[in-house]
Amino acid sequence: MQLATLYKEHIILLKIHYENTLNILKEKGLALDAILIHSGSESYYFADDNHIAFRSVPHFTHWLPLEGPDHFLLFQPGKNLRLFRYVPKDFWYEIPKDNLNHYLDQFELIEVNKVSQVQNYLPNLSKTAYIGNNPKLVQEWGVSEDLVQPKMLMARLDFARAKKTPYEVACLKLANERASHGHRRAMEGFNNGLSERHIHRDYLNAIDATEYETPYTNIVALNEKASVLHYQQKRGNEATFGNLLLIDAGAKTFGYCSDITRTYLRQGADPLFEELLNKMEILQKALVAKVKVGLSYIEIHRSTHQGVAEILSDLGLIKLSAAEIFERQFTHPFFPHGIGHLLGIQVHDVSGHVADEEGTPAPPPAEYPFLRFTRNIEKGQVFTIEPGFYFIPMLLEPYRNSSDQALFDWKTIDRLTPLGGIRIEDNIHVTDEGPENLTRAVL
Ligand SMILES: [Mn+2]
Repeated sequence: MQLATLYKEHIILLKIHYENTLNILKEKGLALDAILIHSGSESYYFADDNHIAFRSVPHFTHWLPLEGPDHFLLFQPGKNLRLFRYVPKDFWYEIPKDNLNHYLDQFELIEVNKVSQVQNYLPNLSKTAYIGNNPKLVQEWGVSEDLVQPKMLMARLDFARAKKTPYEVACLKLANERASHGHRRAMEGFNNGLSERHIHRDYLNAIDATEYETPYTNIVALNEKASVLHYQQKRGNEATFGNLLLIDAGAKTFGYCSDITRTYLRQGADPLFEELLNKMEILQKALVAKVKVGLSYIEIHRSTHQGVAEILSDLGLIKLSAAEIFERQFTHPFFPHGIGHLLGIQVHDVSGHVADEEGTPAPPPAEYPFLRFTRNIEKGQVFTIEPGFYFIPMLLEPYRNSSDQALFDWKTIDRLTPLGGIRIEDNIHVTDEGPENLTRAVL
């Protein structure tokens, strides 16, 4: 189906969701007659007139991918959606012309040159909730303080965002396709022995984006830097020749993010590491295949630890059975992060740690503190599956100095440590028929 058609359907679904939410809130004693959503105000670096790269408020992007500060959307049940598009008369900057006609025709469009003009078109705001980053501005217009991001409203809107409409899934597919061009180029660059910096720039070129347009800062790690989970530097030509590349990089399309990681090993670098990489590839695919409506995502995370335990045992890195390695949590230093997270307008999308639309907390189990998503798997969710296996000296150190030290093959571990680690990450859409892998469809 065409994106424009899917978008129209998305708007209908979103309107129904907002209306239902207002009805429920009314029953619960919070009567609202409108919601004012702000794309956001710009913010500045401390003591500086340079502004911080702008990102729209995600609740605004949920309605439409119009970029830039100080646009407003007014939702009133049963009425047309009103979009206040901020088009300042400003000779310092160019006002970008968006090619968004098929989006904009869903709205009653009002263009303003000054933010303060929006107020002239607004109804009485005493029962209007505000979503945005500049409450002071709208309180001057009459929004009451307790209706700024009311918790009851936000919990319901955020909880629902885990489940994507067909339009959102289509955008996430496009974001995966866009990133796939960068990943292919990165692999070529690695094969040609390029530096982290060079691979990073080639990636941006291949997806045709600037730094500001990517969903998060690319992780481009050669060799031992692959074991730094959020490695942000990019080494230039002084970097040693790469025997391994870990690249964690995505792309954005119409405000929706992809988040993809691939690990490549130079042929002949180390036969045991090659075996490890193959086993992780098999494990990652097996974990994706487990995705099923009704299963708890925590179970996928637990299965990952069982899989990593098997690998540690098979390769003889720990001289115990897989069951014992799992039981004694010896997998934890090798796989210290969560198996994944919700994905959407935000790369770590909201509401991974809540049990219901009321916002009841659902924190991760004590043994898995970094797991970002604890809910049951439901149709329409999109999340990542990203198992990892790393040699992180800081995390291994306590075991090296413990009474269990003789269980580990330190000689081999030390040999593999300069290759850093492995992460393989795909974006998964849950359907009634099982997992739809949005990443492997294009990469
Ligand atoms: Mn991720």
